[in-house]
Amino acid sequence: MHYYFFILFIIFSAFPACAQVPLSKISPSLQHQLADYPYWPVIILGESQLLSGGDSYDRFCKSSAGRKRSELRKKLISEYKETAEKEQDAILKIISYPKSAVRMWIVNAVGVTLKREEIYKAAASDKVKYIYADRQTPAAESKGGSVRHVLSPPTLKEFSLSGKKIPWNIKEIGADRVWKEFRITGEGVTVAMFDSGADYMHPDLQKNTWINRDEVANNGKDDDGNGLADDVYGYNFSKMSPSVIAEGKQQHGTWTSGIIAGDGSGGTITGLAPRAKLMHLIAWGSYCNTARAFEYALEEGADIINMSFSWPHLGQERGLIRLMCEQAACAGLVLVSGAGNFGSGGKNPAPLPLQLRIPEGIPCVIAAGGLNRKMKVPGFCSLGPVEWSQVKFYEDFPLPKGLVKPDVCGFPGPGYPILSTDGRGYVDPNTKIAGNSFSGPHISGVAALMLSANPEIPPWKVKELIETTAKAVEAGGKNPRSGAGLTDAYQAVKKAMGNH
Ligand SMILES: [Ca+2]
Ligand SMILES: [Ca+2]
Ligand SMILES: [Ca+2]
Repeated sequence: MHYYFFILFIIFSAFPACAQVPLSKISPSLQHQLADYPYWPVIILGESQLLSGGDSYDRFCKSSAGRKRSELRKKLISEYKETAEKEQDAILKIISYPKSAVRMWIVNAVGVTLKREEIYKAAASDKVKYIYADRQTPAAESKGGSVRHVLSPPTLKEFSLSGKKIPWNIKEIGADRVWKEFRITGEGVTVAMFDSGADYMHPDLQKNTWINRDEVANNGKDDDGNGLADDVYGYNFSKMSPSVIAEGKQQHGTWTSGIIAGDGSGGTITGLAPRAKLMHLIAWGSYCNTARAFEYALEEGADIINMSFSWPHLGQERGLIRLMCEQAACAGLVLVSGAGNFGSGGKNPAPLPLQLRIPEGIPCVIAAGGLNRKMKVPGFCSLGPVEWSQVKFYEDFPLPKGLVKPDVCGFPGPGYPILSTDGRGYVDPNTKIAGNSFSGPHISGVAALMLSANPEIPPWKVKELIETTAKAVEAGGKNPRSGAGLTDAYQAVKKAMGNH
């Protein structure tokens, strides 16, 4: 008798919950980590979401035709928060309310580092849709302070081209024609830079740096009540610090910023939308940070988010970022990314269909491919297509056709001036710095001009108009090399103005 119970005990303790562990709700990359580690940072996706994968984004866009971007923003932020509020208590209860849990609302999800057994327990709940592996545990609370360079709100003179140089890339895209003929320069539009931070003390960026007007710098308090102390120009979510200035040689975000909004104070107008504002968000590491960056951009009024980066090999986690991007787009955020530099003729070649990654491979994100001055695609540029047929909740765009990307082209450089890294002047001529990190900002600049002309057009319409007004550089329509062709600021803004 005793022997019999002992055997049973052995069996049940060796496989305590195997029958109950719904592995189908745990991403393969998380399962892989859990085989080696007793705990791991995870994103627990709640059952209720605005979008349910598949074609639900497209259906949302169709059913929202004619709605104003500002209305969608207001309505969806409150809906997202309500869903998160309602469902996350139940999720947190299952895992015993860990203090370090990060509640998100851009997707209804909780980010937390959990033990294997707790992950299994959460996966068994009908409140939980899926559990993804995160990349790291997000940083803890901010204490504020540490903004070393504080700007005063600028006084802007009337925009003038007198005595200013205009580089060839700006002219080729027709941005200067938009400034001259329509008198549209990006005013009223804020572009969130998901990047390395920027040298906003550069004379060409000082006046167009977004300022969180209801926040006081360096007093250690969260004056505007958005949960972050002293976030005057954006936020560094990677370090949970309000300091977003880029220093030393790491000036990637200064270059991308300059292409969007460098205002020519130092003599050369490097930006397509010189009167747009730039909000700086540093949000590497945890996917909780990606969510926080989108939430910040939406709540603080950014219109566009420029994402000049590329994440390879995310596995099922691609679906998580796609949901974040789609739900951010529904709430009126235009998403732009460079196509990446993984073409077969470059230094880091990747096979097809893996050259465009995340976020640029996501359907609602405008992926900017690259053209040189001779209108040819340089060998380093990532080419499409992109496939989604293996990604849970989507399972679309099967090969061979896949999803045709890039969507449109900008200029990856080199050859046009960019802001210098010593805080003064320009790298002009720039003979070295190139990559689709710089094609993306050309498209963000065009989008900023369009939204300055007509602020209420929704993101999917902005994407459509950018593509339909682009100048084809290859025959046969949109293709996986150059997309719809070179972006045309003049035609895009003209179409945007007619679109009420
Ligand atoms: Ca604020
Ligand atoms: Ca604040
Ligand atoms: Ca403060």
